[in-house]
Amino acid sequence: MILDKSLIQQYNEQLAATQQKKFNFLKATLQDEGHDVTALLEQLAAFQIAIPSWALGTGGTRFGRFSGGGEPRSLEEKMEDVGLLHALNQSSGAISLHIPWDIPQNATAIKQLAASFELQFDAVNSNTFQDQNDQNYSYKFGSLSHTDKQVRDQAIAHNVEVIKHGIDLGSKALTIWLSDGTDFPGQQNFRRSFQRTLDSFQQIYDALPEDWKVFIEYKPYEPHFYSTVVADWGTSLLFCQKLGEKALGLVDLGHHLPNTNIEQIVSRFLMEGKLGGFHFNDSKYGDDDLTVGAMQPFQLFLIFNELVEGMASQEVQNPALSWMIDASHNVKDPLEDLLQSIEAIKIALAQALIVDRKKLENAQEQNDTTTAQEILQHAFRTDVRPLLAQARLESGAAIDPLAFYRQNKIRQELINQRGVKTYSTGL
Ligand code: LRH
Ligand code: MN
Repeated sequence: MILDKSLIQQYNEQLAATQQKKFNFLKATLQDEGHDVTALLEQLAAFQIAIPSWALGTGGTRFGRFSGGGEPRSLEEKMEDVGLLHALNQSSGAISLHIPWDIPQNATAIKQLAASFELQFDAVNSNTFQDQNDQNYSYKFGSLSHTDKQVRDQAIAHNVEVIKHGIDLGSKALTIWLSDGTDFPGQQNFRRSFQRTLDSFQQIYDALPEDWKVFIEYKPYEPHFYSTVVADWGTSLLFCQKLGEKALGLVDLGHHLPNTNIEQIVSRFLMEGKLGGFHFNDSKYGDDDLTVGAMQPFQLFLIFNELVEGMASQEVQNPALSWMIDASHNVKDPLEDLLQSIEAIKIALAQALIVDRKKLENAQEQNDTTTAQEILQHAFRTDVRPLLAQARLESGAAIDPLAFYRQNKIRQELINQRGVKTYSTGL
């Protein structure tokens, strides 16, 4: 569905007066605190988040999947939906493809379609956690870590093929989430598994173009329930350091055991210049892939606080980061969920940008814990939403994308165009 941008303008005119009042109040407050509001608006407008091609349909679990209707039936329709999100918030200017779920049949045509929606291609994702029909060897007992060289070679060849698709589309990074692991003690030897995996990663690394990156995504469990080869940030960092400068860690927020201090992990990766990017989502128990900021918004703020602090310091030499969402929508409209997730990410970024860093550093150096806490809480408790709305208004997006989406019954329009019983590739 191609959105007529004049509709957004008309919609914004209805909200302009209220927005102006709210923004002027926040602007005055932030200026009194010494912040450069114009610079903040520029930083927020420039911050683009990649949408996962596998999360534009309804997700499910092994216990069931309840389609919501009007789901994209092809890569082209997925591009349309990301284009729609981007028109609404001017913050979703990229898509991250998953191969083979979204193989571009005609890369040139897909690139032109992306350009027509002002979309870039972020990292491409390989998939050796499922067997494809035309596959010679099964990944039941692993892929890049498999004991059988023929299986490893098949998985390596798949990753090299994914790089080729990425090159055709103008992507500059490959994300490898390796599901390889075991379900029972004794099933595999940890050291030999690691060594085989390193050898496989090395061959994929050697196939990377000069200006590419490979993101090593870690996850403690699922689909395996005793051990996972790339289970934690330490293992991901170890592989990245052994492979070379093109290899960076990818932090999926849902891939941490309960109560893990993720913001400290982020600061460690940054310190080593080995942070590649994020898969944003939220969770209460496991890899729940829920709406970003829905469960732990303070943790998200603390993660951005580390990012803003780290990226601003001379000591940290970390490449530009890939900001991607990785979520699954079991009960909500995927596009509404993604609009909420993008808003939550940008709220956390804006709050981190208004932390008084000088005062915080002084309080930390003086071990004035209470003041340090108050400085962070003040930023976290500041309602920055008028700032995000202003950034959208100034970039031609909707002041309130979700309200616009609802008011214009866009899901119903998609159902009218695509039907109720439509299926979108992905999880
Ligand atoms: C694994 C993961 C990975 C993707 C998959 C869709 O849990 O986070 O990033 O390949 O979800
Ligand atoms: Mn992920």
